[in-house]
Amino acid sequence: MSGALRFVLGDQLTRGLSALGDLDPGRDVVLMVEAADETTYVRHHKQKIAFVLSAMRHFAEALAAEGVRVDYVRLDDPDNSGAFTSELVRAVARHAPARVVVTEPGEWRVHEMMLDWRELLDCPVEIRPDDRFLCSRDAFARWARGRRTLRLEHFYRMMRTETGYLMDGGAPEGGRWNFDAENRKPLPKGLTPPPCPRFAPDATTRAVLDLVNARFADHFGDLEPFGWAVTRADACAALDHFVGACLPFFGDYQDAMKAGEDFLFHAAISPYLNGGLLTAREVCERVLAAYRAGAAPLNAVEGFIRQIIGWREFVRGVYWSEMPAYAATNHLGAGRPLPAFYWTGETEMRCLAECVGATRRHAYAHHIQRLMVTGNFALLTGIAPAAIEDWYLAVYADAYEWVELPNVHGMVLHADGGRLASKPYAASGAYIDRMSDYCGGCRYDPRVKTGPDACPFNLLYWAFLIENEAALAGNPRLAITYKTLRTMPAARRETILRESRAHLAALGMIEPETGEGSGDSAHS
Ligand code: FAD
Ligand code: DLZ
Ligand code: SF4
Repeated sequence: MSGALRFVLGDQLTRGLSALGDLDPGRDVVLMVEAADETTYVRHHKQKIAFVLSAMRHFAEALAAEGVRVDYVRLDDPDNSGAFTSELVRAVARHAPARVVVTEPGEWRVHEMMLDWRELLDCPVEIRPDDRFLCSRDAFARWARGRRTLRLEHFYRMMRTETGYLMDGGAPEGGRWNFDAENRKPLPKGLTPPPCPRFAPDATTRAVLDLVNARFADHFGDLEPFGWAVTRADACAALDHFVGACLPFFGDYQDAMKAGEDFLFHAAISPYLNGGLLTAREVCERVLAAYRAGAAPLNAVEGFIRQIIGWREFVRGVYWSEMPAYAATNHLGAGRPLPAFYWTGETEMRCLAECVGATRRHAYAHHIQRLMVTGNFALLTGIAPAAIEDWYLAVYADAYEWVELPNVHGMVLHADGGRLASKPYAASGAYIDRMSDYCGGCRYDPRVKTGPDACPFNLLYWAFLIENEAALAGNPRLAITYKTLRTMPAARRETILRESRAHLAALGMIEPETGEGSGDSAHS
């Protein structure tokens, strides 16, 4: 064949993908591969596998309907070797293309594979930038060069200026860059969020659900009900729903949590953005149009735009400019194992049971659940970075390493020593109590600091600060906290450490006899 073989990965399902830019339907072939390795390099949530495979099949159907030749290798194809590289080698042998064209991937390990393809294949391999992001990897590297720390706020202002989003000439719309102070409200009684749109599986999705049920029954999470959009049209409908029904409330209740309300006013579009069914640009344009039409207030629109052109682009830039060394850092020397309740949801700590429950039901939890509940617990208890990172990568339908790793390693665990965030987001039970209704139905009491009824987050919070004093006390943003700690009587410190260790021992994270376990050398 004289044309190009264009290899499209499962999170590249965008018609405007750079690898498809100059597609010639008369000469080229698009290759798509359902790869067993990709479904198990971490043991993904069943809904995540179903989402990716079904979205891939729908994308291939749409290309074929356009007249494009698609070579689609299914998971249950008996010749499927299960890996990207060997499937590409087989496809090159089948088609003998003049060249292979790909778009750079979202994960370092796949990037390494792509570099090998250049050596391995008998034809040229062209790796194109992923221009679905608003800030290219090169532009981010230029911005980051020479900076000792990377801070979202500085990056975000640069992005606002570059895109012109929410700008009034050279100044930010409304006179401020950030309306966060207005965006920290708990959900008031009587305000019920609209149901999150769910899409009934069609025949293609049903076949995938049967496949996932047969092959991945022992993976974490409920497979059904499955309601994720798997086509661009349905993803657009989900975006429409968000803009119409949720966006006006998004800012106010961005940090709220409520038992039984798994989505609140969040967009629940991250699997679509990261998989390619929606692009960041179109999402921003849609939200800005609603603002211009007076359909959403500035605090909501700014808060949302910051997530997309700020956080999302920022963590991607950090990932590509800091990898591979980034993943190996462990500033706080954390090394404890992941407690079993992250998989079972069985714990008397209601906040954690609620967040793991939502994760199991939907392969989704909203930001503050990930950050301040499951993340906060991992930080406070010193879970080994790799153990908790694998968990986040496996359980969320939107999880790819470029976005998961900086959020977990940097924002949650402070394992990068503050390269990404100025301080760890450590919090006691008071924060969770203020922002949620979880504590009301909990066996523990967030107002109690020590003793059998004490909220474990209270004990663990102070124990974390005590145990990590050498690494954190010099942080100016923790100066007041450490001042308080220094006034704490020695006997109280002892009680906190003893009771927090008893809690860790009960969870199997340290050994009860000595108070410290074999996998625990670094954290005390
Ligand atoms: P909304 O709250 O409605 O926000 C809108 C969009 O903004 C999201 O869809 C997302 O694309 C973007 N966004 C918001 N916050 C972030 C952020 N911190 N980083 C990157 N993008 C952001 N997001 C992922 O897409 N994949 C992950 O694997 C992932 N892992 C996370 C792990 C931890 C520990 C934390 C604290 C956050 C993580 N996030 C991740 C960010 C965020 O929690 C999710 O993007 C968000 O919950 C997705 O739900 P939503 O679409 O309803 O988001
Ligand atoms: C996540 C995922 C899964 C579960 N399965 C596949 C697959 O079978 N084929 C595929 O092309 N991609 C899959 N993906 C997404 C890839 O893991 C993703 O493209 C890489 O991690 C790079 O971001
Ligand atoms: Fe969570 Fe503590 Fe509240 Fe219980 S009391 S729900 S453990 S914060």
